[in-house]
Amino acid sequence: MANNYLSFDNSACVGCGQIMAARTVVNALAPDVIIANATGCLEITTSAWPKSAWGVPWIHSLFANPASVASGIQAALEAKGNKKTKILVQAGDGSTFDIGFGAISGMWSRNEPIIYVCYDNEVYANTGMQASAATLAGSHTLTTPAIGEVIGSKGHKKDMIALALAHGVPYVAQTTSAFLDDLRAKILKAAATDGPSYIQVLSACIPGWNIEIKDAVNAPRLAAKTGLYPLLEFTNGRNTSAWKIPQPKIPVTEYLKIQKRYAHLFKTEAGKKQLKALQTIADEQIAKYNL
Ligand SMILES: Cc1ncc(C[n+]2csc(CCOP(=O)(O)OP(=O)(O)O)c2C)c(N)n1
Repeated sequence: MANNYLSFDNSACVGCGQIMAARTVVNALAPDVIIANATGCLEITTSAWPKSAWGVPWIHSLFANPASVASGIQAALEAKGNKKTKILVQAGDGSTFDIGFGAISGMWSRNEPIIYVCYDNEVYANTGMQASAATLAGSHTLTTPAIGEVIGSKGHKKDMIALALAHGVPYVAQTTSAFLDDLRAKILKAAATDGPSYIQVLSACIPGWNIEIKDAVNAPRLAAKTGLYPLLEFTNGRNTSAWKIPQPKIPVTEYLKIQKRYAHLFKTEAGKKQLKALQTIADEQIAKYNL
C-alpha cells in the first residue's frame, strides 16, 4: 500500500474496526502530524517495545489525559511558530467518555486546533470488556453481566456529540468503521477547521461485541443503516450532513441479533422490552436528523 503510516505488523484482532479506522485517519493526515494516543487496544497492539507500527511521531499518553498531552504539543509548536503540523488525539470510549473527559473539556474550552478521534467500541476492550459510558443499555459486559431477567448494562449512553457541541467545537462528526471513505472525508474537513474538532467512530470489536469475523464490516454498517448510530456532521453548531438510511427501515434487531453481547435480550420479557427501547432510540434519531 502506498503511503501507509500504520503498519500491518501489529497485533490487533483480525477484523478489528479500530485499527482499520485508525489507518484511514493517519493516512489522511500524514506525514505532517503528531499523535497523542491514550492507552487502550490501539496503543497496546501497535507499540509493544521495541517496535512501533506508526510511521509518524507518536506519543504514549495515560488513559486519562491524551487531550492534555496534545495541548502541550500545541503550545510547543506555537512557541516554535509552527502553524502547519497537525495534532491528533486518538482514544477509546473509556478514555473519552469516562476518565479523560475533564481533560477534553479543558482542551475544547481553550479552543485549540486539535483533532480528537474517539474509536467507540462501546466497551473497555483492552482490559477485558468492562462497561463504559458509551455502552448501550441491554449490553452484556464483564461489569454488567446479563443473568436471567437482568438485561446487562442499564446505563444511558452519554451523548458526547452533544457535549462537543455544547463546548462550541466548530467541527463535530460521527461515522462507523464500515464507512472508511466517509471517515477520510470527515478527517480532511477536521484538518481544515480553524479550531478543535471531534470525530467519533463506532468501531467493531470482534471479542467485545462477540461477533463473527465475517460481520466485522457488516455490523458497524448495520449500526448506521438502522439509525442507531447515524453518520452525522455538524459545522459551527449546525447539522450540515446526515446520511439517509435505506428504505424500508431496517429494524435494530437486524444489527443486535448478530452480536452475542445482546443475545440474552431475545430470550426474556425484560430483554424484549429493552429491544423496544433500543428501537425507540433509533426512531428518535431518524426523526431528529430526518434520516
Ligand atoms: C487510571 C487508569 N485506570 C485504568 C487503567 C486500565 N486501563 C488501561 S486501558 C483500559 C481500557 C481502555 O478502554 P477504551 O478507552 O475504551 O479503549 P479500548 O481498549 O476499548 O480500545 C483500562 C481500564 C489505566 N491504565 N489507568
